[in-house]
Amino acid sequence: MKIGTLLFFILMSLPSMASERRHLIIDQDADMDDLAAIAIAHLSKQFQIDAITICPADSLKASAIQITVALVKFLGIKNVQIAASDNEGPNPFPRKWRRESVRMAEIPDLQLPETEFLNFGFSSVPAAKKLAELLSGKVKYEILETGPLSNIADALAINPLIAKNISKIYFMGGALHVPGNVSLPDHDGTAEWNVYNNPSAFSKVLKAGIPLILVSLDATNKVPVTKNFMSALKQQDSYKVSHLFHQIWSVMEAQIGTPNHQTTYFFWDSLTAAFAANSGLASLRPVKIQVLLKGKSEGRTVVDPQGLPVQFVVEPKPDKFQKFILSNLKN
Ligand code: AGV
Ligand code: CA
Repeated sequence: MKIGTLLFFILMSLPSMASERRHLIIDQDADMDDLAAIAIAHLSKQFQIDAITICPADSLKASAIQITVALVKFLGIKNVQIAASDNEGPNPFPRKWRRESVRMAEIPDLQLPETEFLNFGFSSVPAAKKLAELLSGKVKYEILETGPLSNIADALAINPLIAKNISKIYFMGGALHVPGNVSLPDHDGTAEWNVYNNPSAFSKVLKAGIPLILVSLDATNKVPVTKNFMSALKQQDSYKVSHLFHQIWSVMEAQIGTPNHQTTYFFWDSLTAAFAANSGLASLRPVKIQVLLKGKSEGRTVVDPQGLPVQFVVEPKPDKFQKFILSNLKN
């Protein structure tokens, strides 16, 4: 084949390759793991990321916006709208964790002057309003949710009809057959933080009938961030994305390889993004659940035959998952 003909076919196939990407909205709360989830979703090449919305839950708002917009610039994600909310949730995350976003904002590659935010898609329209606008059009979206469901619930309150334009939500949250990760004096420890932060938001999304895929602690407990992983990442430090994420995960270095699961850092959001991109990394199982809205088990996700149907991720393949993210970060 002549080189001209070959070039013609390659160029002709480009738009169709791009349009085969699944439309995705990422709603996240700018913890280390959320940033990794954004990178994995983008680098997997499975998605057209149309919007990234920010909830200042496991982060502080100003830093959350800065590091999200800077990451979008760093990764070269094009045509994405970015918006933030003020919804910290009724049960705020520990200050110590929220301040990790401030430490990430000190990483040179995650710095960007505010005057440049607009150039990379940031809008001052509140996140819920932005979501309601986007989801009122003709396009159906999948949502990757790596924080509490506050922004989605607030968008549903603006316009309940948007539910039909959400084809599914991959949600990192809940603990079904394992203990939770909330460790507080008045709590029995059965809840996971993303649900506990705003239990009624989760309940509203569940009741809206949107197909939910839960990546709960049942699955994420199998994928701690290990010292082995960190050294494998260090080995590929000549790739700029690997170099950046080694710095990002180093912010919580003290939580790597600790014996107590309430203080260990896991690939919670990373697994959720990776599974959304590659369904071969785990399996799904149907289950009916309800969420407890008050008392000492507030935010607990309980298996209940009278509850609402969701699917939850089981049997993740840790080795395959680790290879998947390491190869995506080689960029
Ligand atoms: O419960 C998991 C969620 C994920 O979305 N977050 C962290 C991930 O972003 C809360 C959380 C649990 N343990 C933590 C958390 C820890 N040790 N540090 C920071 N955040
Ligand atoms: Ca998160």
